[in-house]
Amino acid sequence: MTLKEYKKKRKFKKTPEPPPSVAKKARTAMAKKIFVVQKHFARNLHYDFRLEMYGVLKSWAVPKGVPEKPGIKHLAVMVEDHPLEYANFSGVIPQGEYGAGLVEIWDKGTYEMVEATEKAYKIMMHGKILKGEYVLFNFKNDKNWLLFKTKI
Ligand SMILES: [Mn+2]
Repeated sequence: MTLKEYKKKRKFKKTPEPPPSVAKKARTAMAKKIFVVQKHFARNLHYDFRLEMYGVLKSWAVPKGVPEKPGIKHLAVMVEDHPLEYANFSGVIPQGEYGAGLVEIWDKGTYEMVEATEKAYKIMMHGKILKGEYVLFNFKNDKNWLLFKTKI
């Protein structure tokens, strides 16, 4: 498909319709969000699962890591929002600092929100390792969530 015809028929200084490039960018921005999973060799090894939402990275610490197969539910503890730039971070947090230890990027990619309620997110993951549909389910307080893969 090409947008040549769409373009040819319109004068974008006169119509409020979006020119193709802008429309394409806006769609991409809406549909694709980034996710990252960082392996964090802190006092207790855990994985940090982060989803771009509302301009920040919503973050969960997952002690047992992100399940790669359906049928396994792992605890994910919600932690503070991180800046988007954090998705590119890997390195060593010095001893004595919060979260001291090595952080490495375990997987990274995009995701789509399939369904969102106050208590659950259903997301489609497009990572190198994580692919397919996952659910984050808030089962206790605001902090305690379960993370699992569905059969889709
Ligand atoms: Mn961490």
